[in-house]
Amino acid sequence: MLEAFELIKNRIHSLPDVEPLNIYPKSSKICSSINKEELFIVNEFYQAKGFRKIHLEVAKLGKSLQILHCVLFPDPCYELPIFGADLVVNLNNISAAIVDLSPVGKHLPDSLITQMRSLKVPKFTEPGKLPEWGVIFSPYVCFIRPVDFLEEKLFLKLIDQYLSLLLSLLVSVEADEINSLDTMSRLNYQKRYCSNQKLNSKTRAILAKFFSSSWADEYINTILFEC
Ligand code: BLA
Repeated sequence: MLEAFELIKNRIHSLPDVEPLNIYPKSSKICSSINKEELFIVNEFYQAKGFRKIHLEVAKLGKSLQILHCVLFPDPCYELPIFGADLVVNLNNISAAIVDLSPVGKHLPDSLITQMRSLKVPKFTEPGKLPEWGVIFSPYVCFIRPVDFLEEKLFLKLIDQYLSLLLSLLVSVEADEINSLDTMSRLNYQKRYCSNQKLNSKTRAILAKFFSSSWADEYINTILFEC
């Protein structure tokens, strides 16, 4: 978990023009204690060239559950995919690991497809079955339950490779006008991404269990998937 956090953080810090974003000052550290169970959430937000909002979060909810959540929301003026990663650790085992570069159009850009095809994605032992709302993900989404330390390492490597591809796209991408049709269409795809992510009942259930259902809704709508 810590390793994934460091890896993603290093990649974020290597983005051009990266700077912290203080949009939700009250949510940078959330601590609470319910029924003697300790809860904390640490949130970091950044902005960078090509990205309107970068969110990296680590949460420890009670004794057994730890979550790493990261989304890089592109500035819709740029033709960049949405990077998303979710690691759910239950009693020291990763119960779900998801990473993707998700399209903001009908398909990912051709140049990216070529690069993603050339990545050697390992055959993981236990692939996950995506829920219906998962139509927002690309054909290259990796959703697994790592069965051992080796698979955990291989998954981290994949996160790093996806981030590396995203960074290499940034070098050549040009901004379109804010009111261009392409920009507006990409924004609509981001909105769809957020609406579908909000259909993940597992995220809501966990947050509602440890906080409250209204707190969970507010958190999901503003911090996690605001668009
Ligand atoms: C699954 N997400 C889950 C699960 C939990 C959470 C508990 C079930 C894990 C399991 O089956 O063992 C919980 N995830 C959270 C919480 C937060 C979080 C509480 O991020 C935040 C505080 N989810 C994302 C992003 C992606 C994502 C960015 O936030 C993908 C890029 C995917 N999470 C995702 C998917 C599942 C999941 C696809 C499986 C859903 C299912 O099986 O129905």
